[in-house]
Amino acid sequence: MFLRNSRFMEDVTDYLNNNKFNESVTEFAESMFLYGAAMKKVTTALEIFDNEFQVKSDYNPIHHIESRLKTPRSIFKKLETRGLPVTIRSIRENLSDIAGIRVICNYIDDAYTIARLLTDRPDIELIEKRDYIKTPKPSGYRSLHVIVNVSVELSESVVKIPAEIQIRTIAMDYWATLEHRLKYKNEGKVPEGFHAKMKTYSEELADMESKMQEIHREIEAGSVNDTL
Ligand code: 0O2
Repeated sequence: MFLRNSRFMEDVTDYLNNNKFNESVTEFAESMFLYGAAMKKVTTALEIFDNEFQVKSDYNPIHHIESRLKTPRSIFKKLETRGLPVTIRSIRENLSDIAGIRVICNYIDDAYTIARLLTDRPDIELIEKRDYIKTPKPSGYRSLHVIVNVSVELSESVVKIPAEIQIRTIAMDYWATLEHRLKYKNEGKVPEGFHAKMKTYSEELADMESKMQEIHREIEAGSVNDTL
C-alpha cells in the first residue's frame, strides 16, 4: 500500500539518492505498515468509545478524532536535526510519534477521562504521560500527551508498536493550530512580541475554559436553578 504512494516513494528515493538512507525501501515500507496498524487500532478504539457514548449516555466527551502517519521526509528531518543515524533501527529506538492520534474533547476533565479509558485497555500500554495541561510548555502550548505501546495482532505474531496520543480541548486545539500556522507561515519568522502575546492568549483561554468547565460540572450535578 505504502509502496504505491508516490509522495512516500519520492521522499525515500530522494534520501537513497543522497546516500543518507542506506536501507531497503521494502523494509522501511513494512515498518511504516506497522505504525499504520497501531494508529488504526487506537482510532478504532476511540471511535467505539465515541459511538458508545452517543448511544448510552447523554454526554459525549469526544468532540472529534484526527490521526496522521509522520511522512518519511519529516521522519528523516527529525533524525537529522537531532544528529541521530537515519536508519530503521534508529527510527524504532528514537521516535515515538510516527503514529500520531489527536483526540479533541469538550472540557479539561474529558481529556483525563479519555487518557484513562485508553490506557486501561489491555492492548494499549502506557509508556509515558506528558501533562502540558498542568504544566504548559514555555510557548503556552497545552495538551495531554500519552505515549503508548499498542499490541498489533499480525497473522502469526503480536508486536508492540509505539504511538503518541495528543488529547486536548477545543480551546487548546484552537490555540495550537493557529500558533503553529502563524509560526510556520513565514518560514518561522514572527512579528515582534509574538511569543509573549501567544503565551498570554493561552493563559486567557485556559482561564476561560476553567470557567466553562465549572458551568459544565454544575449542570452535570443538576445544581442549576435559572430557567431559560
Ligand atoms: P508534528 O508534525 O505536530 O508531529 P518528541 O515528539 O518527543 O520528539 P518533544 O517536543 O519533546 O519531541 O515532544 P512533545 O513535547 O511531546 O511535543 C511534540 C508535539 O507536540 C509536536 O510535534 C507538536 O505537535 C506539539 N507541540 C509541542 N510544542 C508545541 C508548541 O509550542 N506549539 C504547537 N502548536 N505545538 C506544539 P512535532 O514533532 O513538532 O510535529
